[in-house]
Amino acid sequence: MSNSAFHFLLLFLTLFLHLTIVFSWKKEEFRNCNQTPFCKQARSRKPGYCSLIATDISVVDGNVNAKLIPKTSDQDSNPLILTLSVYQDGILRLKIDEDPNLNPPKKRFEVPDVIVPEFETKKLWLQRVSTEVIGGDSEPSSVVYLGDGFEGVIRADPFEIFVREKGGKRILSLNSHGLFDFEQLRVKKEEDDWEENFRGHTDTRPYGPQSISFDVSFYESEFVYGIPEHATRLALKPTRGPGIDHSEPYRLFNLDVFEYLHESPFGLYGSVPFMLAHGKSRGTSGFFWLNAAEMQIDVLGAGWDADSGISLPSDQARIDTLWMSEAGVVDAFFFIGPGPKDVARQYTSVTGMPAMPQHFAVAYHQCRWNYRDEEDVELVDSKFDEFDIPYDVLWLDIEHTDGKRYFTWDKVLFPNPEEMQKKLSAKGRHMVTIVDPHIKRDDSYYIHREATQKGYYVKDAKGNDYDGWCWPGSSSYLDMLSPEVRDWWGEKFSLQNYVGSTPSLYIWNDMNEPSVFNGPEVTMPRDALHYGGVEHRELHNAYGYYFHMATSNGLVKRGNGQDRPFVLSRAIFPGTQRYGAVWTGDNTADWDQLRASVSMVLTLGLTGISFSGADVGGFFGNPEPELLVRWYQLGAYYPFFRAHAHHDTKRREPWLFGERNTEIMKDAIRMRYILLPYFYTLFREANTTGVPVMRPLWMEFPYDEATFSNDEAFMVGKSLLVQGIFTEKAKSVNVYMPGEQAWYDLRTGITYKGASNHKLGVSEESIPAFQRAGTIIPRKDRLRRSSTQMVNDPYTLVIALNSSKSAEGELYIDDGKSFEFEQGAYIHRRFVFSDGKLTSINIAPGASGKSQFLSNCIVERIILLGHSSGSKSALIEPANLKVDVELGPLWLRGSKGPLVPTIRRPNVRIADDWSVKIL
Ligand code: NBV
Repeated sequence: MSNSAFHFLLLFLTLFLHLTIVFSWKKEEFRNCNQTPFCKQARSRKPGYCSLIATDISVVDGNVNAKLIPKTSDQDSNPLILTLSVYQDGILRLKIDEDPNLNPPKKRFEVPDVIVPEFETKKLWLQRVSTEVIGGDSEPSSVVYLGDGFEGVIRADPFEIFVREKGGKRILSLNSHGLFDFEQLRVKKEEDDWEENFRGHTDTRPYGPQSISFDVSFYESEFVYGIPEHATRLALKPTRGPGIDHSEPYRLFNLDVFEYLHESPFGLYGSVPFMLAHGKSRGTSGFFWLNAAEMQIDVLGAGWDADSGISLPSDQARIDTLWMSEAGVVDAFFFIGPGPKDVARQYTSVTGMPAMPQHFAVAYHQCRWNYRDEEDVELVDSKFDEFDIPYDVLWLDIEHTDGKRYFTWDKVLFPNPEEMQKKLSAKGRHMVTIVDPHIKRDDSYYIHREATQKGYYVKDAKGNDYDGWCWPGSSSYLDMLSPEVRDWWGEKFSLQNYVGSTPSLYIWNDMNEPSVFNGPEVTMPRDALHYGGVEHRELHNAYGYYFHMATSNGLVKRGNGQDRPFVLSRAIFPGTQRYGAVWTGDNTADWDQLRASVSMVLTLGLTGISFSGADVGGFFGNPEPELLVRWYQLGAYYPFFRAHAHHDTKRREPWLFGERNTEIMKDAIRMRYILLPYFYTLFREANTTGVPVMRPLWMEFPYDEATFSNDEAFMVGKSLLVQGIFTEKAKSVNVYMPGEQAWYDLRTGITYKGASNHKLGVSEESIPAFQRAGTIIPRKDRLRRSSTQMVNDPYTLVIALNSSKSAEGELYIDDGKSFEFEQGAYIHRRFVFSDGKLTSINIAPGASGKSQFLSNCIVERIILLGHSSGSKSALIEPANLKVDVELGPLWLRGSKGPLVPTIRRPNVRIADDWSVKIL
C-alpha cells in the first residue's frame, strides 16, 4: 500500500471509530447522577442529616481553627479540622480536611497553582473571636470580623458557617440544611468492594469512597448564575424541588461532548465551581469551591425543604444549593459583594486577573478544520483582501501535522511553513496552529521518545504509561500536574525546538479535558496516576488548565518575556483567565445554539474568563446564509471572535454566499474593527478589575429586575447594549433598554427611552445595538487589512449625551504586544463632556523608568449625539484654535441616520491633555 493510501486508511479508521463513539450526543454514554454513587447518595439525604458539631475553637496563626466531631460519641469517625480565614475586601475562606496527625491513608488533594500568590498577602491576621448565643442554641457561636460591617460566624451546634451583615441579615451560609458530609479515607476491609463499573470500564477506586457534599444558601437572592460550563440559560434553573421531575444536577466534569444540546445541565469541556447570586434588595454574593474532582450541583427550587423543620430567617428570600464532589478537600470562598463588580473583583483576587491579550487577538480570526495546504492558506488570505474584509489570524487544525504529531508539519501539504507565516505577517497577520495533549506513541517521534525516557506520562492504575486512543491512534498523555513536565513542555515552543514556527505563530490547545476516545466517558480513567501519587479523579477538571498553563508559559519563554502569549483552550478551570482565551467547543449551526452562545459566553465572563467566544457559524452542520449572517453580527461582539467549521461542512468563508450576504458579513466584521479601541480598553478593564468585557445587563443595572434573567441581550462594557436575533426571518424584536437614561442606536443615532421595552423593526443588515446616553466610545473608522495596520490611524470619539448633557468614556492604548504595560508604558485617558466642553484627562499613573508608551495618533472626528445642532464652532485648548461644528454622517460609509453635529479634524493628539469647548 502506498504511503498516502495508508494514511488515508488510518484517517478513515480513526474517524470512523471516533464518529461511531461520539457523533451526536448520546445521553447513555455519560454517567447521570443515579449512576454516580456519591451524587445519588448525597441527593438522597434529608435536611438535618449532618450530626457534626464544632468544638475546640481557637485562634492560631491568624486563623480560626476548630474541630468537627459527631454530636453523639458512639459514631466511629475522626474529627475533621476546620480552618477559617479572612482576607481583605470581604472574603471568607473555609477549609475542612482530615487531621494529618491521625495518619489518614493518604493526603487528600489540594489543587496547586490556582490561587495567586498575592492573595495570601491580603490575609487579615485574626486576633480573636467573639462569642454570641444564637436563638436557643446550647453552645455559643464564634464571630469574626470580616471587614466593614460584615461578619463570619461559626455556629457550633448544629454546625453551620455563615456570613452576615454585622449583627443582622445573612448573606451566605453553608450547612444550614445539615447536608454536610465528608467521607473520610479508611483502610480497605476484606468485605469492601470499592470498584465501580460504567459501560465496560472498571474504576478500581483503590482509596474507596471519599466524597464531600454540603448545602450552600444565598440570601436576598432572586437568581443564581455561574458554574460553567453548561449549555444552559444565564439564570440557572432549579434542578430539584416541587414540580421538577427527573432533572439532573449541573455537572462539572470536563468532557469532550460532541454535538452538545443547547439546553442541558450535563458537563461540557470545562469546570468553574463558582456561583454568583443576585437580588434587587441586597445585591450580589458569590461562593467558590476550589476542587478539581467531579462535582455535581443542585439548584433547589423554592419549597424543596417544605417539611424539613429547618427554620431560616423568613424575611429573607433565599436560594438553596447542594454541592457534591467525588474527592478533594473543602477549600471554599465566600464573597460578599455587594455589587456584581465587587464579586468579580473578589473572585479574581483569588484566582487571578484575566491576562491582557495582544491587540491582534482581539480582532477577527478565521479558522476551519482544515485549511488544506499552503495554497489554500494563500487563497483564503488573498480573498480577504480581494473582498476588502479585514482579518488578523488564520488557523490551522490537526491536519497540518505529520500524522497528528504536534510540532511537526505535513511535508507535502505544508512544505514551507515559515515562508507561509512570513507572508501573512507581512500584512500584519498571524497564524495559529493546534497542539493537543495526546502524544502519538511512536518511537520515531521525539516528543514521545523524550517523554517516555523521562517518565513524563500519566500512569495507568498499574503504574505503566497510560495508553489511550486519540487522533494519532495509540497515545499517551503528559503529566501536566508536574511543574517539571510543564517546563519541559514549554521549551518545545521555542523557535528552535518548534521547527517551522516563527514569532507570529501562536497556539490552540484542543482535546485537553483530556479527550480519550476509548476511555470512560471519552476521557481518562479516574484511577490513572499523576505526579505525587495523585489520582486522576482528584484533579480531572484541572488537567486541561495545567496544559494550557504550560503552553502559555512556553510562549512567554519563547518571546523572552517580551511577547504576550496567545493560547486558546477548550478545557477550563478557575484561573484559566490568566493563560489565554477559551471557546465553547463544538456547537452546531442552528438558531438555538446561537442563542445559547450568549448565555455561555456571559457565564464564562461572570466567572473570570472574560476572553471567550463561540464558533461563529456553528461547528457542526451547514448554516443557512441567514443564520451565518446573524452569527457574524452577534459574534462581532463576543470577546473572542472566530469563525470555525467542521471538515465535513461546506466551505463558508464570508464571500461564498452572494454579494449581498458578503456585504453584510463584512459590515459586521468591520464593526468589530471600528470598535477595537473600545474593546481593547475593556480588555484592560478586565485585566485590572476582573469585570468581564461582555456582561449581563444586570451587571450594569443591578437594581433593575427586568434585566436579571435577560440572556438575549448583553452589554459590551458599560456603554454598549447588543440584542441578538435568534429566529429566522425576524421582522421585529423586543428590546429592553434599562436605566433612566436614553439609548442611541449605534448605526442611526436615533434615541430610545430608557427603562422601557421597545418593539423594533429589524432588517437583515444588522442586529440592534445601542450606545448608552452619558458615555463616550472611541473608534477607529478606517478600513484596513488587519488590526496591526490600524496602529497609527486616527480616532473618532462618539459622545452620547445624557439628559444633563454630559458624558464620559475611557481609552487605553499600549504597544499591543509586550509586557511593558506592566511597567506603566501605556496611555490611559478619560474623556469627560460637561458644560459644553470635552476634556481629555490623563488617568495613567505614569510610567516608571524608561518604559513609556508614545503615540502620535490624533483625533480626527468628534461626534456629538444628543447635542442641539445650533452650535457653529468650538475652541480647542491649549492650541487656542477655532474649528467648525458641522453636520456630518455618523458613519463614514453607508450612514443610515440623520446627520449629527460633528467636529472634523480637531487634530488633537490622543496622548495629550486638551479640551474642546463648544461655542
Ligand atoms: O481538531 C479538530 C476539532 C476542532 O476543529 C474543534 O474545534 C474541536 O473542538 N476537534 C474538536 C476534534 C474533533 C471534533 C469532531
